[in-house]
Amino acid sequence: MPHHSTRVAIIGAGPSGLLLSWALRDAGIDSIVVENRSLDYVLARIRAGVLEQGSVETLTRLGLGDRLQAEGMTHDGIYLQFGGERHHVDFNALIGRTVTVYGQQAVVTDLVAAHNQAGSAIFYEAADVAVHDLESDSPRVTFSHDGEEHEISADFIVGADGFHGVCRASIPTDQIELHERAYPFAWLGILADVAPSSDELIYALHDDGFAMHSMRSPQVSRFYLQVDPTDDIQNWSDARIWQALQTRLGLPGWTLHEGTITEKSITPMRSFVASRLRYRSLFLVGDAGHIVPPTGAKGLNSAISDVTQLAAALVEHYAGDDTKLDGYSEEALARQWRVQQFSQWMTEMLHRHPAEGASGAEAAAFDYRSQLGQLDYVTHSLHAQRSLAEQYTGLPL
Ligand code: RFL
Ligand code: PHB
Repeated sequence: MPHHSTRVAIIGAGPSGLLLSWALRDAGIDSIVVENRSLDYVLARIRAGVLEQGSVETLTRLGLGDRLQAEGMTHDGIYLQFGGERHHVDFNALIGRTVTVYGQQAVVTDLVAAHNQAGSAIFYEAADVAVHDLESDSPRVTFSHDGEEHEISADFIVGADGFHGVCRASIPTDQIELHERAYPFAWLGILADVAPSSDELIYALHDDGFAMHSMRSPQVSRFYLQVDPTDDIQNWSDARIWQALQTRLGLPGWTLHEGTITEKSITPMRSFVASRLRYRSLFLVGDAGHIVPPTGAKGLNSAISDVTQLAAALVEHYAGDDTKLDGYSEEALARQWRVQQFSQWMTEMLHRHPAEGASGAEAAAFDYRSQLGQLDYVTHSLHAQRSLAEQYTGLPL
């Protein structure tokens, strides 16, 4: 059985795992990454699109900024659309901060290229990944790869294995609480080969539900539509998708350009926070520890923030100071709950709440009027706009 020894064993080669391994390498700390999917699969996942200014700074500081600077699209703000009107919220004018539109796929591609060049130890297509001896100072990871059983001994294990991973599930159930909230809607997302029809992102609340116009490059647009979580992507022909986008995003005098749809899928929305991000020798980062609905664009940014904090704490640990490592879980969770609140607020404000139960239709109609009132306030009060700007562009670490 091949046996490996490292400082930090990282489970998952999504953005969290790849970035942590890269940040540790930058500080001279050895790590091994174990991923159960193939490299092609990891590179093909589309997902997030918006980077906070702090995330851009982190990636740049770690030498991952070249393509990001060249191809990332700096946006001063966003548009909020409702009641047949589109309003610009100008973060840059309000608080002097911006966001950068640069796909998660591009971030992961850059990380994979950097690791390839550095010759990092990353096992893709690892099967039966399991973690052991978490209560000890030398935890282990086992997995099989190319028909061989492998074992890694490490000082720490980091669960960067997303919501469905094995790490969080390995914490004894009486040692962790899970706080969770599902939403009665989902996002149908598409990627289309067409130049964006807007200079910045449009978040729209329409009678028919939420719609969003985002982008990936000057040639590629990304769109989302609120759908029922039980809906099937087979029910959505390309023509039906464009029709819904035209209806929900349309405004007189503005043209939504259509193009070839190259990807479409439906994603459920949930809010989720684990009560701890550390159990003895195991740490959780990113989606393994928390999930937000995508409306506030916070998932990837939270992952980058966790990783930045944990990497700094591990560097201090190896320099003989455990203060940051001991404070990691509490500090990251405090930040995460603020992010949760913002994401929930954006989500509930911008989606049609379906009628549920006996007085459901009345409550849903009330909610809708109230949401329009909230949007009216947000787009007309400078205080509310500043608050949105501060939260969307990234709360201080
Ligand atoms: P990931 O990306 O899920 O990666 C986890 C990795 O772990 C692997 N894995 C395992 N490996 C080994 N053994 C096991 N047993 C394993 N189980 C799982 C998986 O294969 C995978 O490679 O988590 P990570 O790295 O923490 O990254 C989190 C982000 O991916 C996520 O938060 C964002 O995509 C969320 N998100 C957004 N975040 C933003 O900041 N801005 C956005 O604009 C934004 N938009 C979005 C989003 C997520 C979306 N979806 C599809 C969920 C839009 C959408 C539609
Ligand atoms: C995206 O471009 O995928 C995107 C942008 C903003 C969000 C969510 C997703 O809030």
